[in-house]
Amino acid sequence: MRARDVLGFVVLVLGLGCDPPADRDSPSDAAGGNGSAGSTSQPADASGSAGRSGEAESGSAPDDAPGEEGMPPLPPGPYENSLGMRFVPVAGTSVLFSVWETRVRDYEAYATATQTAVPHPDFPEEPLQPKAAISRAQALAFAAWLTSVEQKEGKIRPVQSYRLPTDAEWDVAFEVGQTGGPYPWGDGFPPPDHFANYEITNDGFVYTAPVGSFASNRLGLYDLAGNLWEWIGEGCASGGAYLVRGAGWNAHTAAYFELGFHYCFSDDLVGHHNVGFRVVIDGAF
Ligand SMILES: [Ca+2]
Repeated sequence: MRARDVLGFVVLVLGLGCDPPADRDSPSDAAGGNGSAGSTSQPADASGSAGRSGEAESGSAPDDAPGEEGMPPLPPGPYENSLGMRFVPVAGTSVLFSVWETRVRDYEAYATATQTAVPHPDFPEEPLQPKAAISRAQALAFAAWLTSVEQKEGKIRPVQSYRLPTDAEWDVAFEVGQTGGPYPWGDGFPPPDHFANYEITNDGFVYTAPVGSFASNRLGLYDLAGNLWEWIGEGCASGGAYLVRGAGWNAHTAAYFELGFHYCFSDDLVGHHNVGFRVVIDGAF
C-alpha cells in the first residue's frame, strides 16, 4: 500500500514525526475515524534514554519504604489481584507486570463499579479478549480506580499503585536486545506463524485473540507482541506525544514489528480498535 510505504520510509529513514498514516494496521486507524495521530520511531538504542527512567511517570517507592502497620508487602513473586489479573516480577524493573493485556472482563468490572460507559471497537469482544478502543486517559482512570479499590481492601499497600509501564520498563519486559534480532521472535521476516496475533501470520484469529492464546515470552508475559498495541505511561521522546508499543492484531508493516518501534499519538483521549493497555504494580517491592 502506498501510504504504508511512505510511512515506513519516513519512519525508518528520517525518524521524524509525520502525518497520520492511512495504513490500516497503524494504531491511528481508529474506529470513528479520528486522524489525530502522528508517527515516529526511535532507534532501539534510543529506548531508555535520558528522561525515560523507571521513575519518570508516577515515581517508584524506594525499596526500603516502610510497610504499613500489620500489612505485609506483596511478595516478590506472582500475584493475582481482586479481578483475577495475574502479575509477575520482571528482573531489571521494580514493578510487577500484568502477564496479560487488560481484558474485557477487567475493564467491565471497572465500568460497572464506576458507572462508566464502555467504549467498543468495530468487532465483537468476549470477556477474555483484551479490551480494545481504550484511550490512554481511560487506561489511567482504570489504573487509578483499581489502586483505590485494592488499597481500601488492603490488597495493596498505600505506597503501591497500578499504573502504565514506563518506556524503559517496557524495553525490559519486551526483551529489547535479548532476542537475537530486531524482532520479538528474533531475526528474519515475516514473523513465524502462531507466534503472536498479527495480521500477516497464520494465527487463527481475525481480530483480537483471548489473552494468553500464544506462548509467553521468556519472562512469562503474554501478547506484548501483537494482539493490541499498548499504551505506555509516558510520552514519546519527540514532541511529548503519547506512545504505544508492541503492534496489534492487524499489523503487517515491517517496522511495526521491531522491538524498538515507538508509535506516537498526539492525543491521549481517543480509543483505537487496535490499542489497549496493560498495567504494572508500582512500589511492589
Ligand atoms: Ca500487545
